[in-house]
Amino acid sequence: MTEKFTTNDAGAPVASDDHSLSVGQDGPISLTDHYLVEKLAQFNRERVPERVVHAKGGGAFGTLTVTEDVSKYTRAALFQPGAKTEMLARFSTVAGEQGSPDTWRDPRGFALKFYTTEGNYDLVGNNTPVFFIKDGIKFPDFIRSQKRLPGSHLRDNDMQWDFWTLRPESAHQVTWLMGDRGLPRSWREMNGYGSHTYQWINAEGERFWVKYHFISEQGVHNMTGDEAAQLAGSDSDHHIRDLYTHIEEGEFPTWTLYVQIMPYDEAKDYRFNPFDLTKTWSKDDYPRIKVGTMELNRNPENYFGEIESATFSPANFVPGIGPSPDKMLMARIFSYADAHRYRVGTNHAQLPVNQPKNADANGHSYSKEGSMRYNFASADTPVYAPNSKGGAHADPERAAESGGWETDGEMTRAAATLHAEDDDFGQPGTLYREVFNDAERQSLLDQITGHVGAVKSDDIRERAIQYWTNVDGDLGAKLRANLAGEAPDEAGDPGTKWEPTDA
Ligand code: HDE
Repeated sequence: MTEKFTTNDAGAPVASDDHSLSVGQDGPISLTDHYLVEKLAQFNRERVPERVVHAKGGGAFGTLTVTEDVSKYTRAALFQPGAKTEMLARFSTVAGEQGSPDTWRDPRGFALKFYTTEGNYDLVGNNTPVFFIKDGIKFPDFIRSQKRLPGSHLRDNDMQWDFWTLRPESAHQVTWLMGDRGLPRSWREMNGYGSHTYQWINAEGERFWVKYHFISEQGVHNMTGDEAAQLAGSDSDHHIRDLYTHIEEGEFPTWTLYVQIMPYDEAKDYRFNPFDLTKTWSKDDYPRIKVGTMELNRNPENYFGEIESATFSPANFVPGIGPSPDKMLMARIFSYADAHRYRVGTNHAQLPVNQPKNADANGHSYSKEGSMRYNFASADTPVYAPNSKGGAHADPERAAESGGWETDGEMTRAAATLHAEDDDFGQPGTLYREVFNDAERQSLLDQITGHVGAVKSDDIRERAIQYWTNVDGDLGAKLRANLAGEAPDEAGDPGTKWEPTDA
């Protein structure tokens, strides 16, 4: 093996990695020791700000292979029959900081970046098909209620339930969160969802509404609160370790991609507002259609360079895929690139992990300069458009490929129109009564008994009992009995009344 000599950041060989330059062996260190200065200064600047949400995570590279023909719904290259597209996935918890345990109860981020032949397509979802709120203006408030009190810096059940009970549209997602899916056994054993409704546009310009479902071929397996709490102490990186070692051992996790397709015109009369992120579309109304398989088969070479520095954005659409009038999605379209410019840097898209892989990568963008921009077009490339110098120009023909919808009305600040069956508790009630089995219903009751049981304010606790009573009367009655210490025979033992907030 050829001998390697240490160099400084300017590439010059260094004489020692062990001894600073000093006057005599025992004298003062000399400020001319620019290698010492470089090492310490670089060390002080090794961290980039963690993600304000989804700070703790891990991921891997892989391939999306389309095995079916869904070309009648979309012209997007990555979804054409037989298409194989390299990709990156990052999984994460939401509220915990970078050093927090992988096994805290939380939704899990399910962020995908597809390096398609038409540019990067990012699908930044969660392991649950819905979310807590309907309008992005509430997002900072919601997240702050899940994080830490300003004074004690502690997480607080009163704060969480105060927000959730005052924003009852949260009930669907909170039922998922407090249920077994809030504690996935591993990232390999959970489903992923695009959550929002998006738009697909086919080669003829016809538009369809679409929801994405990535169904784990490893099955969906969860852990108990006790297992999660134990692992939070014994192995806070349990999920990172599980994914990394399975891929290292050649056990590549796979997910089958399905979509639900809603014909464009059916949106306006569907029984639920199809753009309301707190709602799912019934699979009876819109059955899942198989598209292909996602396989994760390559670990990152470097965590910082490929996972910590990865920037996913719901704004990264490709021809044949577009947004929908989902207010949450539209807020995210601004927020992510803004977060990336702040957290990683102005030219985050130039980092290898974020760079598009198609031939035109950055070659025909009119973005230029800015901090750390390192690649540039040739000197004879115009830096403005229009120009008469043969520079790149937009293609009006492609306008139809990014989708859209008709709209009009007076500017206003108001909730979206409710459809026939839109309410805050119907779908969570259905989830509890028809999707959960008996064991899942029991573990939900146990979990909310413990979590609500830790609420100090009587007023908030009463609101929380009412919140769950609205989801399901029997569930609410059992919760009330548990909290009053009259554990009914079928509910959990009062001894499980309380779990640490972060369990
Ligand atoms: Fe995020 N979200 N989010 N989010 N989100 C971020 O982007 C935001 C929402 C999700 O592995 C941030 O780079 C707003 C829903 C994932 O790098 C930030 C709103 C869903 C990840 C941000 C939402 C998500 C993020 C933090 C309300 C599921 C990690 C740092 C409109 C459908 C991606 C960053 C990764 C990360 C904003 C709500 C999923 C702050 C404004 C809904 C998986 O930009």
